[in-house]
Amino acid sequence: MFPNSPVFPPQASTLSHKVDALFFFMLGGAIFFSLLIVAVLVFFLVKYRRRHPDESGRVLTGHATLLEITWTGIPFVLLMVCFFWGAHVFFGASRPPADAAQYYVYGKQWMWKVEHPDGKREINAFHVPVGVPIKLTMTSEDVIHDFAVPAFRLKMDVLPGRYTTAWFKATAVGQYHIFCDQYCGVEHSKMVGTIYVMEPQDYRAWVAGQGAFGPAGGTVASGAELFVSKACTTCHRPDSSARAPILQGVFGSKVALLGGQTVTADENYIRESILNPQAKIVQGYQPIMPTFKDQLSEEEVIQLIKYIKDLKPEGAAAGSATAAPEAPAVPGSKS
Ligand code: HEC
Ligand SMILES: [Cu+2]
Repeated sequence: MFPNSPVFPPQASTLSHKVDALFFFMLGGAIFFSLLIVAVLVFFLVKYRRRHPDESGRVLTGHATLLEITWTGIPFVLLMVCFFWGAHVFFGASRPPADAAQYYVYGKQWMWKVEHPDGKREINAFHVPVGVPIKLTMTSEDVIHDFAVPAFRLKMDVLPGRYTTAWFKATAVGQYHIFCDQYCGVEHSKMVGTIYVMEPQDYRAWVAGQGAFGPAGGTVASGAELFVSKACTTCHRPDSSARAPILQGVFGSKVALLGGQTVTADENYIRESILNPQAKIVQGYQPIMPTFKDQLSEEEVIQLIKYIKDLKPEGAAAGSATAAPEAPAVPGSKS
């Protein structure tokens, strides 16, 4: 809209125009009414100025109801337009399309770490293909941060201890700023990075050219490795639900809990099941799972979640896992 403007960031995602249209509607409305009020004020100031020292004001009569309805009705309609328009933009911004590619973002004093779907990692740099919806699942390794890309009109808090999500679809090849939008300590202002939006074939070439891990990556054990090395396998087995629930197909399913509630097994639930297993006990099981709180980094927890996400139910079609499971059969504990 304003190319190279120092005050207005470029529009580089499908959300940019929608946010800007609403922003300019509200800004325009505010300017219009500010000017109108000042103009009428000055006009009346002059028109009804006191001409004689003994002149006094007149009480307004008649049309009072009509006047009240008008100056209540017009702002009401305008604010409702802002509300529904804003809600529409907000829902569009907060609901990633089903086919979005899954990326992970970690905030840490004072850097941004990114993990690509194939496991490639980078720091303070984020390469993405243009025209592809990208879903971010984000968490912090310390304090509250906020992942912000002004050119995409994207901004989402990144919190320790849980996952927040955001998504975007870049529309213009180029380089754009990443900022931390939440004051997070002395080097907050250096918590910046660059998003590189590339043509899909350039992105594929970049991915292929980086080796198994990005230049600034470092390695993290895969979920499958952790599942064995942290001894999850001693209880969670694909063939027996005797000691612990079968995790094949659990992701996205409805889990019946002790006490009668059900929860949908999303990322936050799996995370809590690993770090704070006592918080929600699966119906039909004993609370014997130890906590892995101080034994796993945030990145390792994500690796385990990714691994559990990919565990498909044995034999059964993947979709059938969403049926609410009955209390799992526990040999010996049920007659
Ligand atoms: C000592 C046995 C034991 C070990 C070791 C163990 N778990 Fe568990 N796990 C359980 C039991 C029992 C439950 C069900 C009761 C509950 O919710 O705590 C469970 C529940 C879960 C659930 C929720 C499953 C559902 O159906 O909702 C997940 C996810 C999970 N464990 C992951 C893991 C991971 C990952 C590891 C390794 C880092 C692990 N567990 C290690 C015994 C264990
Ligand atoms: Cu920060």
